[in-house]
Amino acid sequence: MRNTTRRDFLKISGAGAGSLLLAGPAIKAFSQIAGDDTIHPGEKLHRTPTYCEVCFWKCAGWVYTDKKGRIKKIIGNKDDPHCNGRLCPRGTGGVGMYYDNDRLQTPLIREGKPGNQYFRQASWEEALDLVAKNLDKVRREHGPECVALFSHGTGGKIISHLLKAFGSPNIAAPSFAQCRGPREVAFTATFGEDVMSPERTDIRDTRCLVLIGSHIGENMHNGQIQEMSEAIDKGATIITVDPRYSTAASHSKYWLPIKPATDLALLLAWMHVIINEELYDKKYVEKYTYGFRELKDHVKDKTPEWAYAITTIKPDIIRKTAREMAHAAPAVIVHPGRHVTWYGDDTQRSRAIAILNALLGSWGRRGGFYVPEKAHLPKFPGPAYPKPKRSWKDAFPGKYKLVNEVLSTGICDATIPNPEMGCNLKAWIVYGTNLMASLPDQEKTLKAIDNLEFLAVIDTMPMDIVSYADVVLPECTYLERYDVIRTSPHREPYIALRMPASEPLYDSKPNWWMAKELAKRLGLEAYFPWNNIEELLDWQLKHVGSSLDEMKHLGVKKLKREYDDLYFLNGEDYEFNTNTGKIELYSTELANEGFDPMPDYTPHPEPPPGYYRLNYGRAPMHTFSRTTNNPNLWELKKENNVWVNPKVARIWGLENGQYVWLKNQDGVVSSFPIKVRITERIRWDSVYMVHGFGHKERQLSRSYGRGASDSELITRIAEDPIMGGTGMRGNFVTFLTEKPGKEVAS
Ligand SMILES: Nc1nc2c(c(=O)[nH]1)N[C@H]1C(S)=C(S)[C@@H](COP(=O)(O)OP(=O)(O)OC[C@H]3O[C@@H](n4cnc5c(=O)[nH]c(N)nc54)[C@H](O)[C@@H]3O)O[C@H]1N2
Ligand SMILES: Nc1nc2c(c(=O)[nH]1)N[C@H]1C(S)=C(S)[C@@H](COP(=O)(O)OP(=O)(O)OC[C@H]3O[C@@H](n4cnc5c(=O)[nH]c(N)nc54)[C@H](O)[C@@H]3O)O[C@H]1N2
Ligand code: SF4
Ligand SMILES: [Mo]
Repeated sequence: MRNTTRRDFLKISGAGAGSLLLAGPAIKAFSQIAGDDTIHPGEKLHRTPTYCEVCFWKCAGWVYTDKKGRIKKIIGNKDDPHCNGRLCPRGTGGVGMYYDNDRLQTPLIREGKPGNQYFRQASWEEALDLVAKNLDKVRREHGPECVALFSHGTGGKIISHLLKAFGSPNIAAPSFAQCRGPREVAFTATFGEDVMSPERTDIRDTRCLVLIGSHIGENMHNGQIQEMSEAIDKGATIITVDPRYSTAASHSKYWLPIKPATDLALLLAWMHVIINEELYDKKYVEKYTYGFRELKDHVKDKTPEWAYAITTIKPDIIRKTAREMAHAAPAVIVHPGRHVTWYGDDTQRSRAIAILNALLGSWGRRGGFYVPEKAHLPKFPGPAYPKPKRSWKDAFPGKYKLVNEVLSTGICDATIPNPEMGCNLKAWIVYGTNLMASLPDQEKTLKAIDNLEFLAVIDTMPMDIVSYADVVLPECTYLERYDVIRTSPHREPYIALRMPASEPLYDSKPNWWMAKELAKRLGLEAYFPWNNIEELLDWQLKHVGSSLDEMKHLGVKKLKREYDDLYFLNGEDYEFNTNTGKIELYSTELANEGFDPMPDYTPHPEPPPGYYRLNYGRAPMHTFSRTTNNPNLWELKKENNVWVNPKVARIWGLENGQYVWLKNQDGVVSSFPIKVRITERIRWDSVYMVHGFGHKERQLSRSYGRGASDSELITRIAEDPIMGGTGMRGNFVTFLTEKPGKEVAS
């Protein structure tokens, strides 16, 4: 990777003046407690409530500390429907985030000239002053809208509040354009509502669960896995469509090893069978949907035989599985998936999934999709936000009309100067997202960073993105802080509290404190009219009949549903939030914007000779790039490997356990080698690896240089024309068995 001209990729530690190695006292204090998680028999432990931040399922739990305040263990809260008392391995291993001795310890400020730059330690006073000074400069010279925030995770909510108060609407997360965006836009176009998180899938009571790629079991979203195993125990049929024999496939009655990038053909053929054999829910379709006749006509020729030629799935299997779904209906779920930015026509594929569910009558039905509810806490007190005069969308006139969240990649584009644009973004705050791992097309991200006047990064760890910051603000982990109340939707509305189990280690601070301090310096105190977050939380909780004191004891509290409508009542009238008030099989919204009103199959690029499609996913014990250095989770999986079909291994003479470098279609070579795993579980036309490995930052003492990064090999994006999602599975790799001549990593 090239260096940016304005900013060197900085090593966060090193022998330079003021480096972290000089943080003697902090390290000493730390090493006394590091790794001491032995629990002595009879030892009395104190417990405090939390909800997990190792992934976005946000399971509620209890953190146990000893008399000296040392964190010993985290266990699930049995009253919480996200986890039912059981955390996943990552949640249990969350303690490792606190004990990781590679953590960021003090604020850091970039010094020196390009080519000779270094980080020096700074006080909070100095670092916050510098951040505020730079944000204020952009505000005065270009307007507040020229500042953008990338934020992922709970703490981002208060930082977002700060940015909205500042006057910028440009707040993006990789969880939209690189994750669930197409599904939300597609389901909203169909049902007038999105799928939400946790997903509103009634897996517990389903009789048939269809997984299109969703690799539940490796994708460890806790409650979802528990419900899936409950459904299997009760005899539910699982149908898994995946080019790879995933964990979910191994629990399935049917595994459909589809040719990658052809799912839309299968979905259309399923609709064809369900309509032609009159297996759809006639009453439901008649009462609730719009455009059935158009749809019937649209899928008339989409026979299983037609789909077979495209997908390699046999016609009789397509028919059999369609009948299984119809037989189970309405207690059937064609799962919407979550990470759905695959091939650029992802909104249309998600539309096909939504339509199939509508034909089966599963939306609003037991064992299908329930109607969730969430608790409504009062918003942050303070004046109304100023009305922004511009937004990132102005950089794309006429585009992205159906996009209801900010595109992270759109922010990058709007940062790179373009003569047709009045104003570019000039400063970024990056909170809790490692953009070098989570955004595709690293060249573009670096180009955008290079054009910034100022970049502040708030993180807990010295991740790759931190190396590009002008100012680094070290946050304490979720185990050492309060955060906003969790109000995620579920079958009933629940609230959950996170509070500190320990004082922050080192000189790290919580997000709310940073936001309040910055607000003070930016003249935005009125938006933070509370002395500390306890005051804010107690005020909010009292509005829903609880209090901070009560929540400290309960951790989780179930509130009453406002409406008794978890499922539609039989024959009930229902107005959907679409143009027609119906479930739109034919989307008037998409038609109005000039897009196909009903999904169609289009072929996607195939790998060139000697190349294989780069497929990626999750491992149960890791979350993205954030856990690979976590001492507890690193123990469980230290590096990723590349899955190769035996046939391909033979052609290339590869052996199990051998290290190779991967080179993609644009000549980009992985910075580090990756171990080969030869397995029948992957099709011959693809290879597979787990995302999140191959860190380049040396301060990550465990994960540096271990395994390869899928992100750096994803240089080609298929952009979804409807919502700007970045299809990332159209990249192809080949094998290099020797280290390439020149060092590729910078
Ligand atoms: N352990 C763990 N669990 C996690 C996370 C984590 O980091 N770690 N992250 C969470 C988040 S935010 C998300 S979004 C989810 C992501 O999890 P999912 O939504 O389940 O992810 P996908 O990327 O859709 O699914 C990956 C699967 O798609 C298959 N696949 C690849 N190409 C195709 C294709 O063309 N057709 C079909 N049918 N299948 C294909 C792959 O073989 C792989 O099994 O996981 C969540 N759960
Ligand atoms: N190539 C490729 N790209 C992907 C994906 C993929 O599978 N492959 N998956 C996509 C998906 S589904 C998603 S949802 C996104 C995920 O994208 P991200 O959420 O950006 O994922 P991470 O790489 O885990 O980065 C999290 C960052 O937050 C930091 N962090 C953790 N806890 C805290 C905290 O309490 N406070 C602060 N301030 N920082 C914290 C971590 O140290 C890390 O730097 O990535 C997307 N991008
Ligand atoms: S699923 Fe696991 S990592 Fe995610 S919030 Fe729950 S316990 Fe934490
Ligand atoms: Mo995601």
